[in-house]
Amino acid sequence: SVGEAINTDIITLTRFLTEEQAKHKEATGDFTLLCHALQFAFKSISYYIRRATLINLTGLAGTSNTTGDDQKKLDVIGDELFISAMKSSGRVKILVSEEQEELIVFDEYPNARYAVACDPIDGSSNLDAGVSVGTIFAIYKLPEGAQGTKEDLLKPGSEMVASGFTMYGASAQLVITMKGGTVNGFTLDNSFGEFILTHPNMRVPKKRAIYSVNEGNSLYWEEPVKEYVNSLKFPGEGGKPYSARYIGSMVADAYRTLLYGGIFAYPADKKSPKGKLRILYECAPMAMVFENAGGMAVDSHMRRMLDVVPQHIHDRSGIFLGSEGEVQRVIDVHKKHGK
Ligand code: P6P
Repeated sequence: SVGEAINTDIITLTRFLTEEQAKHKEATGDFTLLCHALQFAFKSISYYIRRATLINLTGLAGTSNTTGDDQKKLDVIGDELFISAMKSSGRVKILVSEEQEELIVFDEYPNARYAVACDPIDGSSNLDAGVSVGTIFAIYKLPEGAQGTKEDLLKPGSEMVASGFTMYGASAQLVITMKGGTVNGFTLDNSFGEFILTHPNMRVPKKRAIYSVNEGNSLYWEEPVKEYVNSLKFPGEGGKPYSARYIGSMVADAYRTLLYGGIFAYPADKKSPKGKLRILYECAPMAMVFENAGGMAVDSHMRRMLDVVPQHIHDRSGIFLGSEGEVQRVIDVHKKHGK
């Protein structure tokens, strides 16, 4: 019958959030409204990225951000869109963006209870090449009576109430998880302008022979990292080498690792002693997604990533992220080296 032909059990992000809120009797609806502002930002950024090549938004904006990277026009637009979406939600008190050196404080909303950290367009150096980029976000709830200072964000990632990312690939893929919850993937249906639940309860495979690291940094790697990567490439008698997959856009590499399994690594090394990726809006949010999907994430000292506390809002860290069995191999090699 027609009913069977048409899948009417379509769960939109809006419905999902409403059902999630209903599970928490004490919920005020503030978090739900914050998430609606987030999805608005993702839809808008997705729109501009798809139009970028058409209306020539690619290329340099002629300005540079705090880290000195050449800012692409889309970086600027993505950042402005995200900031205005968070501000107009009326639920965000403070915001950290990779594109902004200083903490952003929304004084207009003294009762706002949330702090957000984000990388509006992560991987933007790949934009002109049409490589998938993404927005990564982390959400903390302000403690009672907190005024909203950067100290409210200099916390272990384990205190996040939610985190996730949106990858702008063939379609916009949103992956979101709440503290202690499951990981759910949504696909933006452009005809309805709705995020549809396409990957409920995502689980990262326990093992997978795929490694994702920039081997161009091998010269700078510490010994344990060199030994670990070589053990994947030269497995010895009868062993089968791992496949190498590296896109150079964290959201794309992380999404593949979440779906297929394997390991993504950006180790701290002699060139970047503190690592390259940022704790607040790259490492910690990704770590919560992977832990909630049954995976693991550690830093270059083999500490649980979600226990690491940044000293400054743009602090960096080394990271090993992915299947439990693959991250455990990294830990075992480091243990052998007394690390
Ligand atoms: P590299 C992109 O610039 C980024 O911040 C992440 O998205 C990505 O994983 C990493 O840097 C790539 O760095 O040094 O391999 O180009």
